[in-house]
Amino acid sequence: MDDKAASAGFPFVAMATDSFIVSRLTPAGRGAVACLAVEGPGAAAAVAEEVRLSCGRADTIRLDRPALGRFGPHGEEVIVVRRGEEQFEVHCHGGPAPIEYCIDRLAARSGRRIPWEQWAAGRAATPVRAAALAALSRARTERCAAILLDQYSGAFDRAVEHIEQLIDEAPAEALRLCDEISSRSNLGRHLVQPWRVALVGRPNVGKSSLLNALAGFSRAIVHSAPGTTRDLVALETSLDGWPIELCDTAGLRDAADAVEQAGIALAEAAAAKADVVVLVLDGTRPAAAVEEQLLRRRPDAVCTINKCDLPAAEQPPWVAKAKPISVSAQQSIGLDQLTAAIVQRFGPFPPPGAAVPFSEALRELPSPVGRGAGGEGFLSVGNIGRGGGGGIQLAANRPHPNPLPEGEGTCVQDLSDGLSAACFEILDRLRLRAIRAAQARGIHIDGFDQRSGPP
Ligand SMILES: Nc1nc2c(ncn2[C@@H]2O[C@H](COP(=O)(O)OP(=O)(O)OP(=O)(O)O)[C@@H](O)[C@H]2O)c(=O)[nH]1
Ligand SMILES: [Mg+2]
Repeated sequence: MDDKAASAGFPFVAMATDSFIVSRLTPAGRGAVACLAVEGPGAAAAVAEEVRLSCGRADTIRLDRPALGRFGPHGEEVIVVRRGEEQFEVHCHGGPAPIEYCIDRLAARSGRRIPWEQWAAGRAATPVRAAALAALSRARTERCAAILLDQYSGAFDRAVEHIEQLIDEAPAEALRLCDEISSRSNLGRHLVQPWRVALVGRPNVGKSSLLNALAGFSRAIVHSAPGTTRDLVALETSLDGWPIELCDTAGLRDAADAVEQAGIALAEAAAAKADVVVLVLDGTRPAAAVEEQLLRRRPDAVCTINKCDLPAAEQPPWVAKAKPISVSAQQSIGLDQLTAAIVQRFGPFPPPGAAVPFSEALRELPSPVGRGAGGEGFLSVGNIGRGGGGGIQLAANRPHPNPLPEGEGTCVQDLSDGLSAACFEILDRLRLRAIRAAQARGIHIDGFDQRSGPP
């Protein structure tokens, strides 16, 4: 799932004050028990009217004490926990029918049904933290979850505050921090999406064997006949705590067979879009021109020589320059070194508590101050890392990406936009600060008046 799709359907709601919400907190699907949040004005009355408790009325029970009851005319057995004055959890059976039954009946009492992400967003201190919480629920490994948990705990927000302070006092340090955060953009992309790793090479070198060895189970067909793998064979796994989509491909050669040719075209496409390419050579045969060409196209590829359990053939000089890793897929030799080399391509692991831009909107953020033409320490306003050429582009000059609807009442927005809007405001603030700092140093910036600031 890409970033946009991931954040789609994650609405940010300015909580209405005139009605309560009902939200299913347990995940979709069938479970033993489901938990519904019922919160906001009128929640206590609605729960009291729907649930007959064995120990009094829902609007009078003590906080945090589970109470057994029967819900609605069908008498669905539930447990009610009062978490606050107008704040309840209703635990019902976890099948779709009882869940829908309870939600429908509560919502019919002038409640609003909202998705859990929206419920969670309303509880997070900032839009960035709300987005981190939603991303956290999609984290595929503990390592990714730890990084997202840091962002939920405020790592990204704190870094932005720090940069804001530094713009005046130490612009070079502000720039360094911006660069540091930007350098983690790719890593941030792969906290909820796996890294794509493609195994490529000539036929019969042992790509499928290596896929199976790295995965720890037999997924792809291994055979001594060259050209065995035709289609792409992908699986999801984790390497050193990172989520990986590992892809086995057809062996590269001049094939006469049309099906094999199609497989080779797929292999080349997979190599082109992979985050990491593992070029697999056969240690018992000298490497060929097709492999050298592939390495030229992807100089960042991890070069590995398979079948190190067999007597080695002499290799052309370019192989040694590629610092190959010797492995035996069959004997499981060298797999740790190969894993380390793959993971090393993902970039340095951020220290605990470091800011990591985990969504597209956040990747725009560390660009308030750019390196201008004015030399060392010069502050300009532009975008770094996006090839903007240091041109002055002030956010205030652009139309607001997500203007709030006019008028009163409930304001419902997509949180992806809510996050963008929040980022937009932060960016604006940082840029403005950078302009002021530049002006204070007597640097003239076209289009900005010394006193009034940006138009
Ligand atoms: N001795 C030894 N044999 C291996 C090793 N890895 C693979 N082989 C053998 O090499 C042959 C080809 O292995 P595959 O994994 O099917 O090779 P491939 O690169 O996927 O081949 P294609 O699908 O044809 O492109 C099989 O007979 C494997 O048993 C290894 O590390 N050592
Ligand atoms: Mg194969």
